[in-house]
Amino acid sequence: MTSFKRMAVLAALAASLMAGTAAQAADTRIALVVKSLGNGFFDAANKGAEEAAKEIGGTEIIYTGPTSTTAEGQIEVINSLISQKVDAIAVSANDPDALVPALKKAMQRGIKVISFDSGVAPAGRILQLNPSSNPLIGETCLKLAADALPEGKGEIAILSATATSTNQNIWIAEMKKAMPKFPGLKLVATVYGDDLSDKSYRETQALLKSHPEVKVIVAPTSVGIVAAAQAVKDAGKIGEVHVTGLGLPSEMAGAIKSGASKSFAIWNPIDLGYSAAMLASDLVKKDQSQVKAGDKLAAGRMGEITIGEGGEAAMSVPFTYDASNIDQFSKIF
Ligand code: RAM
Repeated sequence: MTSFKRMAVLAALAASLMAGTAAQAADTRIALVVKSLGNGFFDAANKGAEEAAKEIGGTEIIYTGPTSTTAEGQIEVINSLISQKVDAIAVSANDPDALVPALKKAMQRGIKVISFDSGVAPAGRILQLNPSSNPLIGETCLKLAADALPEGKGEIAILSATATSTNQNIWIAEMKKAMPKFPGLKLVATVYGDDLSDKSYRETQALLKSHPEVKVIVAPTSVGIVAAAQAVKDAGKIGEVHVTGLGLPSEMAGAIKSGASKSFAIWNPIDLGYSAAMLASDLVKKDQSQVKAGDKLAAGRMGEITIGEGGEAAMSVPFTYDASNIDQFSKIF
């Protein structure tokens, strides 16, 4: 080996050793606890959280959650994170109340707890990061339903996630409040697919049978919307029944191409995960265990996030996807 080559080998060795040390020496560990693993929406949020960790430095993201969307599964995960003595937990909850005792215990031990996406009741977290304004999300879902119908008239049904999911329940309540703005729409049923593809598919099939007049299925869940579009396609009802709601462009491209869905909406899940990790890190840095309306927290490239009433903050507006932009965005999330 020439001395030059030997030096290059040594340098590479030193770099890899240093990288190993840096990974071990993460002085802040932030757990991202999601509704369930295997959900593309949360994988995208984790991508954002990882990006944040890299920017912050010395920070590790522990991406975790139960295998199915239950509060019990999340409680087990939280208890294990308490014994691991993580610095912060950012959770998207399967139930607003069931997680509170476990999260209170975490906070009593100094762990900074926030919820994002699907919130926890105020007693169980320092703050809740909403992806957008809840009334706006509800109204957007109805507008998409009306847009799918000639003259905005017809029966609609909702295919949700779990019956206890904080975010979907708030959005459904907001849709109901916004119904008077869409007098042509008639909501005839709400069913739950639990953010499981097979259950969402079967619930859609049952819905198509029990409510043959339904013209739009609104699924405010990225798992449900894909399954509903598949069920409509398999039932040979493309053009007769439209699927809309909240979904990922990468997962909905097929449904847009087949015509099962004309359009749907979502915010940027990468930005959401990025901001959740940034907020959690800021609370750890400041050793801050409470927030009040008007407080500002640092969120890296997203700027400062201002806390509103009830310790809640909201990010940007949902964006609509259709045949004109689906290919462009399906490459991103
Ligand atoms: C599913 C989850 C998540 C929700 C998205 C739109 O992935 O239910 O909580 O925000 O859909």
